[in-house]
Amino acid sequence: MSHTSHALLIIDIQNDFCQGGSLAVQGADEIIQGINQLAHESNCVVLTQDWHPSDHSSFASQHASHDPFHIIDMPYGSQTLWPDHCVMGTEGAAFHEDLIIDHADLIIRKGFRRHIDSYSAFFENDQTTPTGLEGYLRNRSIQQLTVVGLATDFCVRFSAQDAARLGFDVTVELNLCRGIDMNHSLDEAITFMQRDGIQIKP
Ligand code: VGL
Ligand code: ZN
Repeated sequence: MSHTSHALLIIDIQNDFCQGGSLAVQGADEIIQGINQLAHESNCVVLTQDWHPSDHSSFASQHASHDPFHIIDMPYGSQTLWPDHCVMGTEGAAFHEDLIIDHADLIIRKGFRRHIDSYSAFFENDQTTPTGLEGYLRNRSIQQLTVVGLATDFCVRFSAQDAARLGFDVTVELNLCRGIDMNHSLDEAITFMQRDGIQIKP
C-alpha cells in the first residue's frame, strides 16, 4: 500500500450515517477502526463528505407527497428520496469523532448543489458534472484506488464504478464498508461493481 500510485478513498464516515444519525447505516461504527488502520498504511488518503443545503432536492421533506426511501424521477434520472441528512455545517454532517482525519490529503465535498444529488466522489448524479477528484488523482499520478466507507450500495458503489469507468484500478474492501440495503440494492451493487472489473475483497 505504500507505493505512490495508490490512494485510499474513504467515503462519508459522517455522524448522520453512523449510529444515532438521521440516515444511520447498520454497523457503520464497526468499520471505523479498520479504516483508520488502513489509512495509517496509505500514502494518499482522500475523504469524502456528503454536504447538502437544508433544502436539498434529495430530501423527502422537500416533496410534499413523498416519504423517505421513495424513488422519484428527476430531470437527470431516478432519485431515491432520503430523510434530511448531512446538512452542511451541522453536527450530522461532521465526520464521526473516531475517524482519524489528520492524515487526509484531501477532503472532497459533494451534493452541495440543491437540484442535484451526488453519490459518487467523481461525478454528480447526472453522471457528467465533475467534482474535480479525477484531476487531483491524475495530477498526483495515482492509478490504484481502494474504496471503503458508507454506504456500500450508494456512495461507495457509484464512486467505485465511476473510478473504474475513468480507468483507475479499483478495489472495494467490503469488510470496511456497510450498506443501506433497500430492494436488494446491496446484492445489485456487488454484481454491478464486479461486472465493471472492480476487485471486491470480502
Ligand atoms: C449516501 C444516501 C444519500 C451515501 C449519501 O453516503 O451512501 N446515501 N446520501
Ligand atoms: Zn446525501
